[in-house]
Amino acid sequence: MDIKDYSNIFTRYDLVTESPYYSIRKAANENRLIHKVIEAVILGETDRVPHAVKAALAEHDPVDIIYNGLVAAMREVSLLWDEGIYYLPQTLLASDAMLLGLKMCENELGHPVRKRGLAVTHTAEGDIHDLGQKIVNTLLRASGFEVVDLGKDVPVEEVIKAVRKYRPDILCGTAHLSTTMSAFERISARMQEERLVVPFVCGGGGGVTLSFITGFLFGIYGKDAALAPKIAEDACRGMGWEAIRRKYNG
Ligand code: B12
Repeated sequence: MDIKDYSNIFTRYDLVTESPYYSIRKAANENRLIHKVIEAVILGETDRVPHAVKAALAEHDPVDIIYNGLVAAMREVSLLWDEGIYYLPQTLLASDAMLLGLKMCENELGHPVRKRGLAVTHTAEGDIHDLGQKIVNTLLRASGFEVVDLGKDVPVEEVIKAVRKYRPDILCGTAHLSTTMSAFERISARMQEERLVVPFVCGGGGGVTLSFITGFLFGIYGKDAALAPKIAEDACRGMGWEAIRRKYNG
């Protein structure tokens, strides 16, 4: 058979016909610049991200781009993964694209010179899902908190060492795997042994739920990264972990 029209040979039919991306492409027309960010992240096109984010930053608030662009795009990537359309390589590319955009937004937000308090953040032992943690870092820094970022896959004892060393106003944790979230419970138990009393704000996916997190001492469930600066603020004003839990987790 002779092919007469080559114009569609590079079309990603998986993305334009049978994936959630098809629907967000139709839905996101109202905001062209943010949509370009969403598109670049979903497609994992790290080379297109700088231009897309720069253009969006000219008209939008960085926090708006983080939530409506970067986080929204990762929500779609999660659906693509869950539906078996994306595998590890595409997801990894999308994650890298998101992190690149986040860095640009963070630079734009700036870091106030006078610090309001200190937070230690980490992604659980055995877990490399650190996108949520990086968003938390960005929002805390933008709100004037100093952040000690312990990184991902952080052993429980490293977390305890950092809490002992920095005496933070809050400790933050992120986990996504059912096999790694138990690290939070172990951290809580070790904090008790060491008499370290710090609000331990945890978020993420899978089994990281309100009932799991409020099942151990110091645990406060953070459904959204935007809660981190609010909780840090309360902790700096002297509110204890139990009062913070009552306020945010009911
Ligand atoms: C991106 C992703 C990856 C990327 C991670 C890149 C990175 N740098 O993080 C890559 C490709 C590397 C990856 C690898 C793997 N992944 Co993965 N991954 C995902 C995916 C698609 C999205 C998760 C994500 O980043 N979401 C976006 C971020 C922004 O959301 P978030 O972290 O939840 O953060 C938000 C809130 O939770 C909250 N938050 C988070 N932390 C905190 C902290 C505080 C203090 C506060 C207040 C709020 C807060 O705020 C954020 C928004 O505002 C999910 C799918 C899904 N349905 O969730 C699977 C998923 C989590 N992965 C999964 C698996 C199995 C794996 C692998 C084991 C696969 C493999 N066979 O190798 C490996 C993990 C290896 C390891 N040891 O960790 C499973 C986990 C199943 C389970 N429950 O155990 C999932 C659910 C996919 C699935 N349906 O099977 N993955």
